[in-house]
Amino acid sequence: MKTLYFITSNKGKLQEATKKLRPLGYAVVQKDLGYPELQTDSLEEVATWGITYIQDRFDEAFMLEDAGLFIDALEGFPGVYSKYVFFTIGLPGILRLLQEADNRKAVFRSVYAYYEPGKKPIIVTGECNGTISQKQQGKNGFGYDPIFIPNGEEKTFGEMTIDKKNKFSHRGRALEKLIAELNTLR
Ligand code: ITT
Repeated sequence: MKTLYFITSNKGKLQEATKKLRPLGYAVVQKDLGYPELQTDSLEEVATWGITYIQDRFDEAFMLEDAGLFIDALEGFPGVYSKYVFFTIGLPGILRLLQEADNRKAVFRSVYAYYEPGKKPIIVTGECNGTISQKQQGKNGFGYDPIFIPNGEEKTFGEMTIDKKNKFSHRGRALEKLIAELNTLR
């Protein structure tokens, strides 16, 4: 088993990454170091800036992730502000904003950035398209999971097990790409 340090404060992300990567031979270890989030509308820029900040403060190889939910009818809101919006207007606020909307399409995006001292960072992305449900359903997962129904499914992420969500979620897809890249490095 190889150790993979994950710079995150989010237990939900940690659990999903741990379950996804264990069968691929990686033991994920949380490092809750924290890094300032840039004011930008790009997840890639936030993740790349995170790498620059952490590499001066941590001597081992590590990965970090920036993710968000982008809702069509709200021009991509909450996007990079997903965490703040979740803790302010929350899921009821998002459902209220969509009350009159015919278009309930949304996409979850995840960007993983991996850094090994002395090497070029690896940046990978994952997306999951879906729709926003009419009401909250399910208690699993975290954040916006109870209101997001991935395409091809009838249940929200909040009604799925971690393994099921990992199969086609933005995070699951990004992590598969990251491991493929790491395997070609070694
Ligand atoms: P870090 O310490 O890893 O940065 P965070 O919670 O700040 O944790 P992000 O900025 O990447 O993480 O994510 C922003 C928010 O987007 C997150 O707090 C959730 O509310 C939401 N989010 C991201 N991925 C999600 C997922 O898979 N399911 C539900 N909500 C998600």
